[in-house]
Amino acid sequence: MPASFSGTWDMISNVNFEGYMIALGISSNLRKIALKLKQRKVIEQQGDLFIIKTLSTFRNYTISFKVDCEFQEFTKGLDNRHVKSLVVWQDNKLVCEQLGEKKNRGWAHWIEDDKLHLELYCEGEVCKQVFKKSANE
Ligand code: YOG
Repeated sequence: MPASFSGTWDMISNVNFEGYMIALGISSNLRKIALKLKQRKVIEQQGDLFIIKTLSTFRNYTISFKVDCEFQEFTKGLDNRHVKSLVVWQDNKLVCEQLGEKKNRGWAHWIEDDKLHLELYCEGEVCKQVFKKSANE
């Protein structure tokens, strides 16, 4: 069993978020705002059921899903696209494929050294984010 992802996680690093946003077609004005945000993940995990909230002072984004069950995702307030998403376990990694207009789009989450890791993929760009458990828990 992989470690639980549940908890409140604060961003400590964010590499190539700019490249990922460019691949998504985010405008330069929006990218400028988004780059300054310290994102927070609030994750509720019950077995294979997940709620992942990405929070910031500017916008919030929430998805909920069950591992191995395809779902329709609308990336509201992000790039505003409709994608067909599927999250699976690959060893201890939670891996999501987001099928839609953008090729090779998805993400992977895992826990390593008490930190939450996230890679976001889009059309050959990879953004790498790391989060640490919030001081409030
Ligand atoms: O997370 O897919 O944890 O959904 C990626 C933003 C910025 C808005 C955030 C708001 C992509 C302007 C979600 C940032 C850039 C820029 C806080 C990443 C798009 C628009 C919401 C993601 C998964 C895995 C769960």
